[in-house]
Amino acid sequence: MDIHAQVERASISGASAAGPSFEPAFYTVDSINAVTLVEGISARFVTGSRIMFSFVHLAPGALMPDHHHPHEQLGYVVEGSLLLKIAEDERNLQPGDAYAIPGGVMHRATGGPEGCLVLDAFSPPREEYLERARQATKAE
Ligand code: NI
Repeated sequence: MDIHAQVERASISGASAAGPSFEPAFYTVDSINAVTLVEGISARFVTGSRIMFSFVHLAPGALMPDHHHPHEQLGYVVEGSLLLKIAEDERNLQPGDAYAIPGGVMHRATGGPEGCLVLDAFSPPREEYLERARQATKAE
């Protein structure tokens, strides 16, 4: 099947060849309801079907304790600083620094003295976080 036939078939079925579909959307991130992940750490989510953004605010000294998940996690420090430990490697990250955490690898994060804003991307999306965001929206 050539690419035009594939695209046409995809549009008829409502799903792309790349996987499940979702509605296109635009967001003002500051207007998204923040979900508290642990004390001093909150996040705003933007999700597709197979990838999710998490805009995370960490208060100064706030700790996301050791954890791991099957989702791949990529991150970028936007503001402030972050002490991040991935497996046995711990580093102090500044704006402009990025990281990549494979699924299943232990990691933890602590907000720096002025706190931190990081952008995390997860694949696949963190369904448990999205469920908490839905509950928080419902409770308003
Ligand atoms: Ni994580």
